Amino acid sequence: MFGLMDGFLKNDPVSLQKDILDHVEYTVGRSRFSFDDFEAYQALSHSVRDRLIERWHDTQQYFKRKDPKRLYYLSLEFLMGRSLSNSVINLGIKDQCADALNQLGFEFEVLAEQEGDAALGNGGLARLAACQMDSLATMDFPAWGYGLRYQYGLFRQVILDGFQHEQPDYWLNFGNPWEIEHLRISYAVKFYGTVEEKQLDGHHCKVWVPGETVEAVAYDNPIPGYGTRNTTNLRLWAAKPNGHYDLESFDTGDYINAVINRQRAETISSILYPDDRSYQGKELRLKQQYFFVSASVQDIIRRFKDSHRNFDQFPEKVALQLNDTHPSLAIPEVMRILVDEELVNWHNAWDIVRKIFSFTVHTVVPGGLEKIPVDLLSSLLPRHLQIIYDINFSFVEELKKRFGLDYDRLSRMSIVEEGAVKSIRMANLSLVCCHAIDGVSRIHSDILKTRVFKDFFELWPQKFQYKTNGVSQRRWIVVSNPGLCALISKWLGTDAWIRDIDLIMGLRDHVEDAELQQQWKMVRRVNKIRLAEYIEAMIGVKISPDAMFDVQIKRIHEYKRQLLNILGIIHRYDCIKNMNKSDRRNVVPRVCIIGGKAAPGYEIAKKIIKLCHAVGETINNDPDIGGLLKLVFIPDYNVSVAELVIPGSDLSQHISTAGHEASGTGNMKLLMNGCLLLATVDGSTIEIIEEIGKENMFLFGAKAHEVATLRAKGQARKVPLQFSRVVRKIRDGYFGSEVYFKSLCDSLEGSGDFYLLGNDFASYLEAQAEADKAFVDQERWTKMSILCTAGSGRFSSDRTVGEYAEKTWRIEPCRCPF
Ligand code: 26Y
Repeated sequence: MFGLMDGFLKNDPVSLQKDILDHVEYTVGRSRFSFDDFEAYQALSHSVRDRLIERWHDTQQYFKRKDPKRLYYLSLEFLMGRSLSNSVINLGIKDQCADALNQLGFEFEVLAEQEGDAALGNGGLARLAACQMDSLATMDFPAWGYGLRYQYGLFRQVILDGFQHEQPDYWLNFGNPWEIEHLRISYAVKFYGTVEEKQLDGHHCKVWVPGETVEAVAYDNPIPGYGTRNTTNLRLWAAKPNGHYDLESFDTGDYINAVINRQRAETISSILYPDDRSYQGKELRLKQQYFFVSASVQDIIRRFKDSHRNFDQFPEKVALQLNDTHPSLAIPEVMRILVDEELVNWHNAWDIVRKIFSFTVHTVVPGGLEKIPVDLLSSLLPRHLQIIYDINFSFVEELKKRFGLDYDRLSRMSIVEEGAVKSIRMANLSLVCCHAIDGVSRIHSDILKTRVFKDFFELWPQKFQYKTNGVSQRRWIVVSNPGLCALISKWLGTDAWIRDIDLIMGLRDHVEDAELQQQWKMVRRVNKIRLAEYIEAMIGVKISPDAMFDVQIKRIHEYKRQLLNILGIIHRYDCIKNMNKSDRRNVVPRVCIIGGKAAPGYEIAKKIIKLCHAVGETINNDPDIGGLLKLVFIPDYNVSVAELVIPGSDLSQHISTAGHEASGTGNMKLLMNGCLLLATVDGSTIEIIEEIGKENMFLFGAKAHEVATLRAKGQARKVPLQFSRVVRKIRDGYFGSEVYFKSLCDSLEGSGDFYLLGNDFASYLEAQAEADKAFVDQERWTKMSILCTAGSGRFSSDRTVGEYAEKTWRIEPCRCPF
């Protein structure tokens, strides 16, 4: 092995340089005297990977020896983004790498840009999983993540003539140095077939005879903690054809077709579903869910059996966290393996299941909950359907004892939904089988308890908890905003806040210091210039860093109300156009930045993207407006674009209709970076208000408890004149495409406007005017910005994960010695 000493790879620049050159030659296969930026990136990544593997092994060995209770985090989506910067920072070798590269004539930042994103997820839920993995490793928790190794990540968004087009993201094309392929760690995953009854060792057993078997192969992605040797694992499964050949199918003579059919197994892990709204009962999606869940559960049970003779201790050693209901087939899968294969009796197996599972809900909309058609389940997973029916039978009996024959209640709570399409309600299955159900913010939890899962809350109030989401300050300050990171450490006199976020509060003591204010402004300005350069390079629009950068970056959804933002911009444009010269001097120049993807089948969201471009086109090319207003859409918003946009933003919008955003995590990332928030009183914003005070943000709009009454009022709701005027402008074709935009306009007027844009418009404009006023006074703005960062400590995923560890998973840190 390269640069090895005392069993450890050395981290000084000279050793790193030697390793990099060796990898150029032996891994990349290029001459060490001639290689380009991408090849240098590959060689550097492999050198970092070697160090990760070393720590990974030590950590796993240590866990094995100590045998602590372990957490397994099951998620169908992980939005990891890039790994290089994060890894070298967490390993503490960034400066040494930069030095080593400098002497070779390369720049670390340039190489870091060579890496593509690992975009194996849609949005908030998936990035949350990534931040929580970072916190788990940093806090030394014995935890592993499990997921799917999609060959195609979330689609690339390409904008043509203002319309979104989706291009496949074949992210593995350029290799992936961050994973370790373990061809020998694999499990058979079964599908279809029948269930037979048999006598086995004197036991009466159900035996599932599958119709198809697919192999799950492990790919391990080391997750390094910061300031610790602990390096945990994200194990992703890839589907491969099973090695056991059914001779009969080859005897038919159609050898070619038989092989091609088997090859289809790989489609299971080929593509991430790009919809984060409504669950469609698609067979492939169900296959993905079961495939990853079954391989993970088999792996977990195998690991447990390595060091335990029976399952008595299983609940003391294993906790399984379900990231939403997507992996909830893990529940019947654990039952199946314990009862059918390990011959544990049903009663004991059920006792185990009830102790080990917990799940987190990420939605507020009952329509967003998954339902699997019974027909589909009975053909794909016949044994699991039986198990679910058996669980439901006991559950309904329990309900009858408790509530009597209240049939309405029974049918609402049953795991099985009768109706036109008989279905399994995955949320109800999870509610019945998990010991804890978490919401992702306080208001979200209240909504779950009083509306979405009211019946279950009445039955089991003790199961309901909430853990307000958090984000990793390592990724969202240290990696993405090195300037601010250095400044925070300088003024706090320590960099300990990177592991102990509460220290960041200490910035409050310096908020009045003119020197800090000056330096704070400088760092932010440098970030704004970097963002301006990116925007010019990407879409050719020149923007001035003197303007207020106002951003809204998130998936496009009606409830997130990007449309409200655009209508506000049209109004602002109108106002400026109607001003005389001297009034224009008082206008605060703004650059409005919107970024986000629309699910490919979400028509209205796609129209919102087109409208944004149409309005931007008009405004940006209007010489009469000059530098006072710009509207730009950043294409292909993803984690690495976020890392660039967030540090360079002055104001950010989190303007969902109150009661609709379960939590929101973008608001936390922007807050940490000293960006002010313009927001509705929704999701985690409510808790942000508690931390930084409403005087340091711009709040507006109806409150969650008013929404139902307002909706009921329908057309009797008051809508301001300015609102009708801007909608009219779109209808009249001022921005072109009036036929295409008609349905958008219709959704805002008449009996429509479900998301209450008209109702909130006046107070939205007032909040925007307040933001303008604050921005004019740059000293005040800078102080508010410092107070945002200082007050962001509660929104670290370290806090979230700490709460889960203590209250839900009951796990303790297990720190591998250096
Ligand atoms: C079942 C399938 C259609 C589906 C796939 C992905 C359904 C939902 C999702 C993703 C949901 C999601 O990302 N929700 C967001 O989770 C964040 C983390 O908890 C929250 O901050 C955010 O409010 C919520 O919308």
